[in-house]
Amino acid sequence: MKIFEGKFDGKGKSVAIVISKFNSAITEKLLGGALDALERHGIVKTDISVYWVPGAFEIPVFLSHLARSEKKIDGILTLGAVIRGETPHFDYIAAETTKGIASAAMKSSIPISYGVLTCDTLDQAMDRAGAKSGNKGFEAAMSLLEMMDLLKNI
Ligand code: INI
Repeated sequence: MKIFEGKFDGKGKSVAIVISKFNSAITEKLLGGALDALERHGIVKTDISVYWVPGAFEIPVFLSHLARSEKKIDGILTLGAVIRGETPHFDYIAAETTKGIASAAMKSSIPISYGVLTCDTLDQAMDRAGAKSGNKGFEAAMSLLEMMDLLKNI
């Protein structure tokens, strides 16, 4: 029996981060957590490209452009924060962003990690961006490291 498990080893890997400016007070914290995880596990700053898109809805659109580019990337991390308002707008943005990222990830030959918060309140988002409930940017970056390594084994 052969058992495969991804290691958290980013040495020599290049990563693209696609991050939304909307709710930037939150997304900047997610980015801080993600960079911390990547750099702690061997990825050097010069091998990280950060692409700021206007809002979460633009993340999947940007992913499709990245997929068509010639850029050498080993993995992509998506970061965003969709926070519920008074109208159903949240539901549309959250659903389309999530479906779009999942669809890009299914078609991609490199791993794409999902670090988009979908929260009812700003407090919930703050908690998940490093205040009380960990930093989801850090966690999504760890998943990316694990998947980049695991995929080598196929
Ligand atoms: N974009 C977000 O990233 N988070 C939100 O909470 C949000 N809300 O609530 O509206 C949001 N909207 C903008 C959207 O992502 C697009 O940028 C916009 O619709 C233009 O395409």
